[in-house]
Amino acid sequence: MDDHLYFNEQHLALREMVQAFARDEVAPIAGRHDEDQTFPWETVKGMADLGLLGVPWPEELGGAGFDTLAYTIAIHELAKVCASHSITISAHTTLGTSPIVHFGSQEQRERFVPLLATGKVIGGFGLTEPGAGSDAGGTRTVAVRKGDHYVLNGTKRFITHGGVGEVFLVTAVTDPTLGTKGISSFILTKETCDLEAARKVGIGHSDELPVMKGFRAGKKEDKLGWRASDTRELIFEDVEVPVENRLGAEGQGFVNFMQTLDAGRVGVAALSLGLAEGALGEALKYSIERKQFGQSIAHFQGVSFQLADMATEVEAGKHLVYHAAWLAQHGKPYRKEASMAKLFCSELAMRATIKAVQIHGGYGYTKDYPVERMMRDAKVCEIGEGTSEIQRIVISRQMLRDLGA
Ligand code: COS
Repeated sequence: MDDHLYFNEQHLALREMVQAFARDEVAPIAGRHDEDQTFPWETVKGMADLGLLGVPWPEELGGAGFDTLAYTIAIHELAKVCASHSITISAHTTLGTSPIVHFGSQEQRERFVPLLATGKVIGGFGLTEPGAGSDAGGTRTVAVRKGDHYVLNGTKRFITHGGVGEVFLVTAVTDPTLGTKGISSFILTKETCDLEAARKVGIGHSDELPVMKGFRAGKKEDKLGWRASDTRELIFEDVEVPVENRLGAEGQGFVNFMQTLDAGRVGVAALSLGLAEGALGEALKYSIERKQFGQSIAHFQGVSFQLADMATEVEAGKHLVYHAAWLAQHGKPYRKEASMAKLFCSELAMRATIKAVQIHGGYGYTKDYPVERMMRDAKVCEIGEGTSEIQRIVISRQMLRDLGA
């Protein structure tokens, strides 16, 4: 893709900065955090210092003042080296901050966004429940209004930043007779599980936020991939949430979260694209270095055709991702395009990383090369923020809607 099709000089400068950070700071530690399944506080602090935890938000709200395309570039570039770092900025920014920016009151924006955008605290989004995954409208968490507050009870599952985060946007049923129109969303606050680490690096905790009684993180998931990203349950036991922490009007929670997921899907698409491109880069490098039968394996057609297919698909993925991001940035409808980009790139990430492991042969099956981690990291891209099956539902429904059918 020609860089100037979507990017200006500012985008290209940001890309260079993120590439350097990913190469110098993230690449050396990615394998260790994957192995230990630990949140990389030091490099998350590095990302916060570079403004990467608030790329698209205005400077007056503590953000870096860039745009959606710049933010997409940051996700894409980080994922070439480490998907966990990439999902950290995506989950924190789109899922954990954007609902407040887009649907919050001025007071909520001023209170929470500067803390989130600067990385002072980490944010997350609680939609999925043990019994409500693809059927997001099947939410069982309830919020009962009692005077000036709501009382929340329920459990959320597979929540990125569930442990390390302090600010969460969660859905709960406020009127069970209204289906998805009876779902509202709320801003909840708790203390990070990693207080010591957060204090040590100087991000991830704020004394300004109340610790809501009865709100806590549950079991940490032991995952196949994205192992340096923190995924846990969130548990609500009679949590008293002030009315002023409701996000938007009662009953708006489902639609607001669906809109947030449209943007999130562009992010996961960019992450997936980064994984595929990173795997292609590794495979290309290895296939030139690796000699068998007296020559680089890159010269064997069985390998070179695989590289050609990967490169072609990566190129197609770039157009889908940056086109969807461009539509979002220009306020145009992009729900279908977001799902197309997410569907194509997540399945591409899986195909490309499997090919990269194959090209590395026996070495690809060890932790000596990053392609093994990349292959594990790719799988969840076909599942998180809407499975491939859900993306096909969203795309086909929108096609019918476009035809007025
Ligand atoms: N933007 C705005 N509004 C939306 C929307 C979107 N992207 N998607 C749905 N809505 C609206 C619909 O227009 C409908 O409103 P009306 O009744 O006024 O027309 C309402 O929300 C309910 O929508 P729908 O009937 O399509 O809901 P369904 O229960 O059929 O669910 C799917 C739709 C399956 C698409 C949705 O549940 C979904 O995306 N599931 C996957 C969830 C997911 O991605 N989870 C991963 C979370 S990881 S962070």
